[in-house]
Amino acid sequence: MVVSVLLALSVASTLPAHPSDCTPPAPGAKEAESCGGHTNDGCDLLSHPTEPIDFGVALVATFWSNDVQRDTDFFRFVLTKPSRVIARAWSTELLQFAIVDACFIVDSNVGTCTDVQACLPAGVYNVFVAPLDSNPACGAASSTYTVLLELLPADPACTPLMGDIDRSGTVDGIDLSMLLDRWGTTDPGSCDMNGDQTVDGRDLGMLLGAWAP
Ligand SMILES: [Ca+2]
Ligand SMILES: [Ca+2]
Ligand SMILES: [Ca+2]
Repeated sequence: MVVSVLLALSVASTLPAHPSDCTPPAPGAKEAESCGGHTNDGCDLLSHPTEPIDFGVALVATFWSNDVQRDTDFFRFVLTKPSRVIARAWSTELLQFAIVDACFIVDSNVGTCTDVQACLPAGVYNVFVAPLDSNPACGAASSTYTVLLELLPADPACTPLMGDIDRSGTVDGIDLSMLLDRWGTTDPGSCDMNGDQTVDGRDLGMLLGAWAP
């Protein structure tokens, strides 16, 4: 399949060497979706199913692909305040790797051992992983990969403009329209400005309070 468009907060003191050292960290969690399943296909399904990923816990997962379809994995995380994050991946297969804001790619990369990072406002996001230009089969060692999500230090400062959902540098009618489009969805992204995992009148009030066209 093809992507449609695509906590406590503590700063990690030591980040694993990457990508020069392509040895994955010790596993701390396992993907709930079995290889061949469709329980975290995210933006590829109308219901946007995802799985949670915890900061600082290496998640071992699987994916598969053939010439027609591929497994797409979406791992959800929540930011309750503006934060700079980095997601790292280890795989023997080429993979497509991204941080996704309500089905829009914030930052992406391609590689076997690769990473993406971004300064994000409070909200609900996903780490996206899928095989690229290869056909790993379920059960093969090549179907296994590892993902680690970390918070980066607050220096340099991460101060995204509240309410600027499209990251244009202004808070205007386009941002308001995007917020209304995500009203009540299960995939609020940065429209969930107070980090309570819903888009409602409280977020609308925050956007209007930050209005800066
Ligand atoms: Ca999977
Ligand atoms: Ca904007
Ligand atoms: Ca909210």
